[in-house]
Amino acid sequence: MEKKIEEILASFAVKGTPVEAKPYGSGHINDTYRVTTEEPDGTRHLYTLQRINHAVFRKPQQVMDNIERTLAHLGSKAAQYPDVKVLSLVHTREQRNCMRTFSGKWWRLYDFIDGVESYDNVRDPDIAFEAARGFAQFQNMMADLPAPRLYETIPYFHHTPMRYATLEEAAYQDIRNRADEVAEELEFVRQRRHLVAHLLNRYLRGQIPERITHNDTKINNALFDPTTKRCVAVVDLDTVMPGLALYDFGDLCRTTCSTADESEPDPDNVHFDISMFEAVTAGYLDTARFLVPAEIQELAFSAWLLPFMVGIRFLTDYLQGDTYFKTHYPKQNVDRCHTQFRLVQCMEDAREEMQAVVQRCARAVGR
Ligand code: ADP
Ligand code: GN1
Ligand code: MG
Repeated sequence: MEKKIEEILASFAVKGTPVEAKPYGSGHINDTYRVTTEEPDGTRHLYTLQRINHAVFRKPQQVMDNIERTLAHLGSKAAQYPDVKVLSLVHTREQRNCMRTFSGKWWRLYDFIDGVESYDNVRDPDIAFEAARGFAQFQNMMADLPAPRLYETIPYFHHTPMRYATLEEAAYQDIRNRADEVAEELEFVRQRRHLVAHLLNRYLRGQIPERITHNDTKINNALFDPTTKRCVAVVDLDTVMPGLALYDFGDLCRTTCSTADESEPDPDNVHFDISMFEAVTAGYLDTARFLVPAEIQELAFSAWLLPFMVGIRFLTDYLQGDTYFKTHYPKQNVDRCHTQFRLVQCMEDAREEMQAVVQRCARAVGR
């Protein structure tokens, strides 16, 4: 095991001695390791060790304070939700919820949730239904979190007009001389700029309420029981903060309704699977009984908005030199941008069918 990891683990109150630490998962932001420890009698324990990316989360202590409040609140409802596995933080030997190294890196430790599965890409409508149910249940459970308001761990995270402005600024600055190369992609965004403030305007007019939302509902942040195929846990809680329920719904559609991986190099392989959209919508409406009519009205729009916004973010990162999202090859952010924009186009072609799906699913639950 790396000496550095061993030293970090020494700060946490783990059971036994660390024997292995393996990089884990396919998240784009934090560094995640699955850690195994062993007690003298041979009993083994599993943990999830994470370095919090402090270039993305500028105030890691606020992230951890939000997470601690979130977990305590979810934990207080355990009896009501016996199927839900709530993440459990392992504190440091000094009773803190994370630690900072001398070099300024932030680390935290969770119990590893074992015997579950996560998927980067799904094609099974039952899984899509379950994921939507799981994230809706998360929103439901968080709805009565006592004051104060959670910290905004990334300010303006889903503020589409700000994302658009940042893209234009990145294209203007063009520090890596890449703007000419992505001229078509920039044009794609500009043609749709009149839509960037739509949800935000409805929120500002008081038509759509603020809620406590997850804000990163990509499908691999849900964990499933491999036998029952139920969604048993929701992870990646760094962005749990005030937001719109529609952003969570849209982000889940973005990652479940595409027929290809987020980094698929050939956009022709990216299609929008309307049966998956139907499954996500049915699962979400089945559990998110708190939604007001305006939110239901905008479900299809939010499914379009999130791939558009995330595509903008991948494009911006490419222009800025690939510093935000982890990349594994030179133009991965361009490939990612293409999959998102291709999905946007497919959804534009399927707009009326999507609205019909929402109406059908809403009627099925008496809305
Ligand atoms: P990132 O912010 O980089 O996406 P995540 O917190 O999502 O990091 O962790 C990466 C992946 O590791 C997740 O998608 C999930 O599959 C897995 N994971 C995270 N925490 C746990 C845990 N406590 N138990 C089991 N798997 C986990
Ligand atoms: C990041 O951390 P991860 O991989 O679950 C990002 C999301 C993007 C997503 C795109 C904090 O999610 O906002 O939608 O990549 N998380 C953050 O795949 O920026
Ligand atoms: Mg994640």
